[in-house]
Amino acid sequence: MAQRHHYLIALGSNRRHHRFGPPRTVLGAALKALEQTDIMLVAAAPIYTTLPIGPSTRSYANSAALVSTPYPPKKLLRKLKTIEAHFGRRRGQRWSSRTLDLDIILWDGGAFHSKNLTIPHILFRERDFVLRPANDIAADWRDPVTKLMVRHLFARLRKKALKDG
Ligand code: PH2
Ligand code: MG
Ligand code: MG
Repeated sequence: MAQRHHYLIALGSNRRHHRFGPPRTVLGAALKALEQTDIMLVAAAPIYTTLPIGPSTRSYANSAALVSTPYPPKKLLRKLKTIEAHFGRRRGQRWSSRTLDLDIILWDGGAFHSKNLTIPHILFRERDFVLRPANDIAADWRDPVTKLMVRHLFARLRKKALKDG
């Protein structure tokens, strides 16, 4: 069998789906959709309700998942885009409210860069809504850029939030 890889994926939703329902149940359905022939769901974090960062005013449901798959990054990204489309995500919805957002945050292959995909995700160290669920299931994963573990990135962000009020 081909070599398997582990990936940390962030899930977000802040718009209901006509069939899957409100953001929380959208994420529940998305976790199920992540499990495919070649994608194994290894762990799923709790689903959190979070304040929106950026232009959208609706609160989000956020979570994180660990998956194991033989797919290289670009192929997994294509699969995730297909799942997003299945949940009604339209192209060009960057930063606007969306039914489902699936972002690759980390993988076990170190840093990766291509035209459409950068791993680690460029903003994840600043995002509580990513680090909180990531810390639940991948606290000891190491960021290949800062060399810090997810638990340290999360603790650092919480300290900063306390200091900044
Ligand atoms: N995603 C964004 C922008 N802002 N805010 C929260 N709370 N959760 C998100 O998932 C989120 C966001 C762009 O992907
Ligand atoms: Mg995205
Ligand atoms: Mg995103």
